[in-house]
Amino acid sequence: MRMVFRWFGEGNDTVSLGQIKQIPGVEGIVWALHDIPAGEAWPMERIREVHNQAAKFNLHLDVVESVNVHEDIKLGLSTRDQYIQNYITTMERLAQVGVKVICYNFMPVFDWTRTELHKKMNDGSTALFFEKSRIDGIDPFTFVEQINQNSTLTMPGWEPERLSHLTSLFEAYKDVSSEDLWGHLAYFLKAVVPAAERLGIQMAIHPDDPPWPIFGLPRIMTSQENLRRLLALVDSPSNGITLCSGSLGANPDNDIIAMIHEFHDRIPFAHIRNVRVYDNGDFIETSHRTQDGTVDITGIVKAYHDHSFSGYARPDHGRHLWGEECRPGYGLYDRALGIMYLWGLWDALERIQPMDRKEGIV
Ligand code: CS2
Ligand code: MN
Repeated sequence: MRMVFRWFGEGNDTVSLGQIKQIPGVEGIVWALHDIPAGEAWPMERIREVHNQAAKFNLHLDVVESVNVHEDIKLGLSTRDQYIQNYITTMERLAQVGVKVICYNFMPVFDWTRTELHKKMNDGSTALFFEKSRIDGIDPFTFVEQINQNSTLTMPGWEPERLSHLTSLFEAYKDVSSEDLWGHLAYFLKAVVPAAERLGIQMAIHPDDPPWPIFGLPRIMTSQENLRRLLALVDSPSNGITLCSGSLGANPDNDIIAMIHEFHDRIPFAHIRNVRVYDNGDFIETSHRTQDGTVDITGIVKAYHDHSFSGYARPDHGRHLWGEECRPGYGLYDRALGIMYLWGLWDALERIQPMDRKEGIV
């Protein structure tokens, strides 16, 4: 397990590279050029700039999250080819600084979705929260209306001035079924995976968060069965998964340990975090500790260890602790605590059964 830490870039993150460097066992950053719009090729000089910044701290750049997929590709429009070409150009440039894994997602319109970014927990910390009834069954136009009426509904990344754009996007997705979306994903992968193979890169799709359709938009990266279908779209080691236990874990039917056993050699990147799911379907992002949520983090780490997992891992999100002001879910403290928990589990497992002395899977 190779530990990495997400960093949003100089001037775009409250956490510094110097701080990241001091978290035990962190060897690289998970990065992106967040200001480059989806569909544009990333400029080489900007890529080099991040490379030089990280090199000063001896942190590598092996994992990028995300190179975002342009909406026209997800919609399957005829304009998609130019955006796919730009995607491949970005991949070629990333390979030049040694990038090995590209995490991306294929969620229409929205990335991760929460209804509250600072839900107060009993211990005084705050965390990302999803109130299911607030989102379920809302049609997209009522949803836009609700935001316009200035309700407390929060959509990360969708400021009011962008909402008109949102309305036209919903319009465009009206006739796109989940089967259509599968077709568009296959088209994208058939174009980029050969390039990834040539460049020594693994594409690693992030599951949908939450893992079910929202606002009438299709979502397909949601379950073990669908991840199996994804891998079969292009049967290549360069077509892989970012296995995010927090995203998939929001649906208690998802057996993440079973997914690790089935897909381990196609998981170049693990996001390991906990959530507590309530009976009504709401969920909150808790501490990483197994007892604190509904996801069996101990079992997950053991499953990775069983398979001598040598891919990259990050603690994904954390709570906001000790008054820290930070990007929602991306503070220093709780993610660092999470890493120490993951290392603790890993090291104990390694002491009990060292990877190099393993005979078969336990
Ligand atoms: C999120 C996402 O759950 C997560 O990891 O922070 O924003 C994630 O980075 C993207 O969906 C990956 O493309
Ligand atoms: Mn994740």
